[in-house]
Amino acid sequence: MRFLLLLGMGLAVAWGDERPNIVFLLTDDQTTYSLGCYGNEDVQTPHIDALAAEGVTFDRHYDTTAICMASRASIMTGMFEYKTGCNFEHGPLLREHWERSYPLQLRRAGYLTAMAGKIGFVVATEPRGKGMLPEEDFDQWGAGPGQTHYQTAKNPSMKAYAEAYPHATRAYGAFGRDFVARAAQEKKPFCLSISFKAPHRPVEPDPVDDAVYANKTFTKPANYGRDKGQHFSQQSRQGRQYERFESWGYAEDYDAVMAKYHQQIYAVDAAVGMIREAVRTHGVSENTVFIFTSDNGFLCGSHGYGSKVLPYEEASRVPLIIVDPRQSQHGKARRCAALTGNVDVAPTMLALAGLEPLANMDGRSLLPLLDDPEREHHGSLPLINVWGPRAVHSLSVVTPSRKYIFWPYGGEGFTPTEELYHLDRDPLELEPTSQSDPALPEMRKLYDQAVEKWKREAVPYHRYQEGGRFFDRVLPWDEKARSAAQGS
Ligand SMILES: [Ca+2]
Repeated sequence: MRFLLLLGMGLAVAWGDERPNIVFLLTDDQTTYSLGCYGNEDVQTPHIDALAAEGVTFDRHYDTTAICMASRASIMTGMFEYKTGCNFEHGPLLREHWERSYPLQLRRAGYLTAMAGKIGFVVATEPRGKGMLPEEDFDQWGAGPGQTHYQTAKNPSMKAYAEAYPHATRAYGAFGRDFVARAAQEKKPFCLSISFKAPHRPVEPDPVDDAVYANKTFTKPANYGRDKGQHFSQQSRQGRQYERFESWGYAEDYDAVMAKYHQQIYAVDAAVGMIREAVRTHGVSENTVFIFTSDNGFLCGSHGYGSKVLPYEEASRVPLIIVDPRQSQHGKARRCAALTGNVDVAPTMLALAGLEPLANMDGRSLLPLLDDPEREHHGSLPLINVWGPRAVHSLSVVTPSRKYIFWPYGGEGFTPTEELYHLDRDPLELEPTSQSDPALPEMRKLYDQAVEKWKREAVPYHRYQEGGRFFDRVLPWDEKARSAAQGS
């Protein structure tokens, strides 16, 4: 029996590699409520909606850190931020972690790999080392440093596309299209990762789409406006997210701001269509998995905030759609309510390639949910922010039904604050926390466990050890302030 099985596997390899191709599409700063398939009737996203119609759409998917650099490192390595040690104001990703990321694991396993767009971090050999873009670690490279540019011609690795596609978003679609053609020719399984710059600011949508949302009125979400955020913590108002409600036009110019935001996403949708078309043209649609998600959400005026970073739903929860034509639920437009996170992407990639998850990964493969979207996944996930002013640093735990947020900052007249939301009955986070809520003790316990894990597993550099003390719910603020001042 074993002999026959081995013989069968040998023949499978001889006749062609059966492992699926993977197209991983990551947008930048895209909130869940920006897609037709997530209930927005004001927008046009036909190609992304088509993904949702075929695959599984996740309704409780979170970026465990809601800011570009840290989230991207978590996505590629499957680890929480305090284990990647990577974020703005902290430092680059270390080579030892990058070596265990999904792009490198898949390439070693024989996949043809490509990366285009805003990779979002650099890789260094030591904590204080100079980070470098990992261009040599991919078979095809169309990515660039920092934020990259919307003008295709300004991105050196994408110059070949500048004439036909002067705006970067569709240029990434063309890059994907051409890479699919190359992989089909080489007859190797491929992993294409595209990190769109859109809809991240600056507000520079492709002018070919100017007519799509011209003079359109957009329905405001039911939690829009400053009066819907009075119950949020004082700490949450200290960073730039609070003033951006006004400075970015959500207060005064909502329709015009949203028209530009959705115009950026419209071009992403067109690029998704270009790549899907290439997959069909080259006859690999039956064996190509699509994963679509975003590095963080975006507060477009909800509760009177703009931008990301905060643990609230619009900033932390993001779209996730997976299409795997081989799975039993394919074509059934299934929804999945399980709690999932960005750290699940890398183990999912490994599982698709037939590889075991790595022990350092905090996430788990999402593949079982594709065949059975009713199953549970995580019991809880942390939501981390250690970027920006210390007052805005927070750690939260989200569960299948609730979210608990702790704001430790107690300096300058602030009091450490807790927030609790019952997301199952209050998904827009409109009901203020009650100190007598019977769920509080259990949520505090889960939070304390998250802090203990942080203390045990945080990297010993880039100031992640501090987080273990800062987020401790029991340690008095004076003591935290003293130890921070001493640099201990
Ligand atoms: Ca982002």
